Amino acid sequence: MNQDITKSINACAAHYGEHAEQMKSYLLNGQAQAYKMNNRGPIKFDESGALAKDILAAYQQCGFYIFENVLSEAELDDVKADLAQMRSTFSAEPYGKTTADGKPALGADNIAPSLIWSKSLGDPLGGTAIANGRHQVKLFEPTAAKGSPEYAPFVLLGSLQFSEACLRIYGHPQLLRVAECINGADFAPFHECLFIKDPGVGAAVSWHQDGDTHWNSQHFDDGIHGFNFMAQVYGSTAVNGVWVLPGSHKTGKIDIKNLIEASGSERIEGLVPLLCGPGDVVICNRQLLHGSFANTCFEPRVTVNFGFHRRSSVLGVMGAGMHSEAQEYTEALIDERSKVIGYAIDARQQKYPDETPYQYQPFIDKGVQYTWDQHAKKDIKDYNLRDLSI
Ligand SMILES: O=C(O)CCC(=O)C(=O)O
Repeated sequence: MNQDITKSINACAAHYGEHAEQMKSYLLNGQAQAYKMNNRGPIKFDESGALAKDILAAYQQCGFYIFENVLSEAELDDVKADLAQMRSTFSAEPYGKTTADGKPALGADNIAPSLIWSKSLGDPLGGTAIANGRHQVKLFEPTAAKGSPEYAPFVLLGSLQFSEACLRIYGHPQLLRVAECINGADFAPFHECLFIKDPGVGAAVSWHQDGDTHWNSQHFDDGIHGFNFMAQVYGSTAVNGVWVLPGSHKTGKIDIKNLIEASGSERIEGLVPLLCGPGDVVICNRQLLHGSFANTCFEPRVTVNFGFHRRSSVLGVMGAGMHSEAQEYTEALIDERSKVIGYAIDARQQKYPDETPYQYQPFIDKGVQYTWDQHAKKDIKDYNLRDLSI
């Protein structure tokens, strides 16, 4: 993909006042560096079903890989239709219980958190204690244009209970096979959400590494905190996309303040943007330093985000309390949380009966099968109370 976003780059830079030129060169330079990297292409497996060696090597070296054209246009249209439907049920006010026309808002009767809002173009996490303080600095918060809403939708948690199109992406056989190749056949779920970055209002996500629990573990390695898939509904650009520091998943916990000081600004040296077309899916190591600027551009970004862990990273582990209340991850809890994988596989099979569904080894071992029906819909209400947060 090679989208011309010159207008958006200029619009973004204009927010940065005396630093406009630096911001513009940062965006252009990061974009050029990203295109030079050899870590994108279709998902490929070898004859034995293993992820193609070149993909695995690139993923292990850079900490991310862009799988191109994974989702068809029809599948993206389904997600867009769900997004429109969900948006029509967003609360009139941030965290309100009713829509503008007085109907119950999405998530109004959930116990688990659902829609998180931000001040338009804000950085709601940076420099706060949220998520165990992992967003160490606050990024620049541009001023939204006159007439913009004061608040913008930011992240939708527990997204699979609100969108069947997202549930079907979660059950994608090739993506689940990738999860198996990276984290083993008994891989465990993590957490799912939508990152919503509407043009002119979408919030920033300050630089951070996702992992929390295992930095000092004697078993620490590159993959111990798992990975996220980031499926792009509209694509992602240097202005509205996530930026990452290639290779930083290998270096342990990073002092971000130091990096910023060394770089002379929040424009940390060496970061590159995840440049994607609609339907591309990024696999992103959770230890990679990453984040995104506020969306000052003209293009929307919605990321269908879902991650997976190695079972050994979560089984018997006390959760970090970032995505759900801190609790010990017993086998029973992991089994309960994994049901969503079963529902997703069946939901996908119902929609695409000609596709070979993914076989999840823990279900085979336990002799269980899941059917996506009215009962299942009720069953996954508030399923994110059991997100496996490490
Ligand atoms: O999509 C974004 O802007 C941020 C994503 C992110 O921080 C994450 O997936 O951990």
